[in-house]
Amino acid sequence: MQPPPSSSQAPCSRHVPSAPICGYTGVPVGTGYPQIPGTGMICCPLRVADADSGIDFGSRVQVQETVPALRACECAKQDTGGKGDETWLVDENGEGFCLPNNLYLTALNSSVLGMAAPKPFSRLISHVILDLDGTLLNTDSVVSKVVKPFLVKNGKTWDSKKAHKLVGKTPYEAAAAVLEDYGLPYSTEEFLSMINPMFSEQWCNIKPLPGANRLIKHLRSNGVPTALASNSPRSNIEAKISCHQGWKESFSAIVGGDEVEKGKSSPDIFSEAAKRMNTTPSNCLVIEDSLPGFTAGKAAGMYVIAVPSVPKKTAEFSTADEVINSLLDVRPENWGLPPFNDWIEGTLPIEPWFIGGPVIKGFGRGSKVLGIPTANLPAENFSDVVSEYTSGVYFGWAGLSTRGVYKMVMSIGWNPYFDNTEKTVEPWLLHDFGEDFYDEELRLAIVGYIRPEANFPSLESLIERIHEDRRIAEKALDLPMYAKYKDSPYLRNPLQQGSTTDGSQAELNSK
Ligand code: ADP
Ligand code: RBF
Ligand code: MG
Repeated sequence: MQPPPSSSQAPCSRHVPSAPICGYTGVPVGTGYPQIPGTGMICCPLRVADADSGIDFGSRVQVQETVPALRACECAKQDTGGKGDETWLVDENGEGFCLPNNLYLTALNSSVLGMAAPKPFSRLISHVILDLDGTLLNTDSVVSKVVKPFLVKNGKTWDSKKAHKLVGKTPYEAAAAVLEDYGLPYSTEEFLSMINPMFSEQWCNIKPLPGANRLIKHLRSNGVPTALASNSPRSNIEAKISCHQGWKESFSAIVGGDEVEKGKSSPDIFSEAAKRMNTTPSNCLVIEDSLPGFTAGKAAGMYVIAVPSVPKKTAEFSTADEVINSLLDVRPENWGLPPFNDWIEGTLPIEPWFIGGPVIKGFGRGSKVLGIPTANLPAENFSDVVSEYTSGVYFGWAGLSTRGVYKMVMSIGWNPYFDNTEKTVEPWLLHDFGEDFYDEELRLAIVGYIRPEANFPSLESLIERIHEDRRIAEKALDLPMYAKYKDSPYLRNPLQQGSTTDGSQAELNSK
């Protein structure tokens, strides 16, 4: 890394911190950010605000446009006897700049950063481009709903493992892949003309993925120009987004697969989106779930966050700028964009969901290996609900039919440390029972999110982190916004033993 100031900027050289504020040479602390020695501050991402006016410049303008200007302006200011301290910034190339003392830097040491392991410097993003299917919308569930019965009619059986191949493809490519996989005797055109009407009936049944509404609203309310770029034809995109309030008006550009020469994985769709937003690719951050989409974003010269919709395939995205688990894990501040401010005491409130069923046997590992018993629920019985909810660490309330309602912290997913092949649902009830309760009806109200599932360098560090999750959940559940769900009738009103439910209807009926 270069020394921060160049000699031509000598007037700025007072009070240069002993380590760069925005570098990656510091000591990593809990959140993964380096610490600024002697300040107790955790660095990056940075925001700039005007101390006199209190105006927060947000985090988009400062790095890209304001800071270089400030460098010159500050040096000029020093020449005329500018007052006070300057603060030095060093960017990822080791370039230094300084800020006048009426601008202060706030390190966004948010306790909410959890395990997202952001790259420890902010990027220069001003525009966002979102993919639609699989990124904002859970389109997969509708694909299976439409294609499954069609296959059955044609004497074939739907294989969910083959469905992964369809992710990110244009409708034509996906149709051709289905015909080939199942050996169906139709041309791609014939097949599309038969199933397209069935898809059209389903557009409004496609649910937003966790965090999609929140992200769209956030970008819009912070004035971040955002485009939608999808392999779907423009008319399908319009139909799908019209089912979701506030979506259409949140996009400053929409580009469909039929509006450019080649769909993803060619860069055309993304290049066109940047053009329509009057910006250059290097200003753009793409969020994509599929490999073709990710490849297209990179080929367009953009930054890409991958949110893989096919589980356990993150290796394919090793050259992505960031790989996250769900849109709940987007940290706009990592990219120089305004941060979310809806985290509360290390937790993110979610639209509650309710699931339940008999406690089943797991791997017998929870208590034996970790000293943390988890009362596993049969994930396959409510696979729709669980697949909708991305893996991660959540918390809420747990009702046991004959015992009561308890605080609960849980993991959903593949337990990366153990690399399970099946997704498991594992609530740890925060109560000492002193005995097993297999087969008892367990009801969950899941009210908040803590972090993505992660891998850990040792069993001890995994255990330590789960105990930290427990502390976060226990404390948060006393907040009225979460505490109120303790009284959900669903938790106390079990159906007959052995039945399994996604709870949402039961919850509605009981209100
Ligand atoms: P398994 O792999 O079969 O889930 P665990 O070692 O994870 O086994 O233990 C979980 C079992 O322990 C639960 O199914 C339940 O019967 C019992 N148990 C006892 N106390 C608790 C608790 N506080 N939270 C969850 N399960 C508990
Ligand atoms: N397993 C992981 O591999 N990574 C995790 O980040 C992780 N987080 C968990 C958080 C909580 C609150 C709980 C209860 C469990 C978590 N587990 C995680 C799952 C743990 O590995 C699992 O419960 C045991 O392997 C028993 O099956
Ligand atoms: Mg268990």
